[in-house]
Amino acid sequence: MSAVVISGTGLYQPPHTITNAELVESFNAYVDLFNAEHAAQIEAGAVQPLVHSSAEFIEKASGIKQRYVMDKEGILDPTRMHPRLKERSDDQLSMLAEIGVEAARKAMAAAGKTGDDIDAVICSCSNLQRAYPAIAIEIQNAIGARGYGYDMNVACSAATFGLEQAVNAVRTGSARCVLVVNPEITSGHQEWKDRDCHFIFGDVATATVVERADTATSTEQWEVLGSKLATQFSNNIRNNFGYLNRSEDSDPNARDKTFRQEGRKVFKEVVPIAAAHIESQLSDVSLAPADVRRFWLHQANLSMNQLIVKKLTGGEVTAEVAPLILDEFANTSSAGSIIAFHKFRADLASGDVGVICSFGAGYSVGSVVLRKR
Ligand code: CO8
Repeated sequence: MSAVVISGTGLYQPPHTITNAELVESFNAYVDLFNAEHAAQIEAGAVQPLVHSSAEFIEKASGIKQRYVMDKEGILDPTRMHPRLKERSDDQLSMLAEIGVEAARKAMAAAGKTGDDIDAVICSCSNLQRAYPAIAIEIQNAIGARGYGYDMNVACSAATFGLEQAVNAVRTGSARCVLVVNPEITSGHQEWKDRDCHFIFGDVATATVVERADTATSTEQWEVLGSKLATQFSNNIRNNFGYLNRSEDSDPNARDKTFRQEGRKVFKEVVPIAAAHIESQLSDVSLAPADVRRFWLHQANLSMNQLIVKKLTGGEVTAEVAPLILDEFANTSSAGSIIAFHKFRADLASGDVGVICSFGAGYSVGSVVLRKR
């Protein structure tokens, strides 16, 4: 059986940046408007006043300094507080497919592949733009790929779960070369009006080419030594938006129809789960944490990542061991660990081992152990 390699990655970066200072300025303007509009109810004790956000808190609590978004004006408009996106006709490429295609083309160029070489497309992300047809099939059509495509969603772990499906497809022979695409327009489901989480997410798309080692021609290749997935049900990160909302006669703008979380609980519960998962996955491939040169971790919180790596290695956690991209990109859900892998691997040498690991809603955790060829 041929070894399986990652032979290229690609990154699409949206055109607009929002710094913490810009975000907080518009959020605080929204708070002032809300409190003025509800002054009488607040005075009567019927409505709780909203409280200002703080750029210092955001950076200290999360490590995030800015985020990229598909639309800036709608998000920062204190009378709107969500992106303003133009509806497209059925014969135009959908926005999710479009950013996926941008990332896919770069990954394919890095891997030295054309559409004709790709025989499966997996679109794996947190939020799918529509029910059907699958975004993956739209991407497959746009890049001129053959074979088949399908969508999947495991929230922040969607990329690693998608990678395992790609690796298995190549190992079993149902495909020779698979493109995994992670388009994340998180700004659509971010709750920009909630002080506890308005700073968390950013938009981006990543793509990864997975193929048989004996067909790979790119100068840089990463052999997949193993992958491991785990899930454990939790309501601590949840979004009730869905196709049954209409039949339930529920309010489409209710708070539970956008992202919400118990951030503290997630932090405490997921750190030990992720550390134990990585350790057991490494042991499955006869390696120990000390053998790992780099951990490309999910990018939700700087302290969370430092704690996970400290639990594993016991040593100092530097950017050399666990690179950070969330300061620039914020939490981009499934794409975060792939952005870290995309941007911080060129310095590793042949034989070096690294781990991509994601964790998030579900709970879900996925890890992929790689060795540079
Ligand atoms: N400005 C100022 N103060 C604030 C703010 C703010 N914006 N927000 C909260 N505070 C205050 C609180 O009121 C609280 O005050 P007090 O102590 O007086 O009660 C104090 O700051 C501390 O608040 P927290 O305890 O909430 O703050 P934390 O230190 O826990 O930090 C974090 C909050 C940053 C959210 C942190 O808990 C965290 O990062 N947790 C991990 C979260 C995580 O990993 N989540 C993964 C989710 S992502 C995922 O799985 C993908 C889902 C699908 C994506 C969908 C796209 C939208």
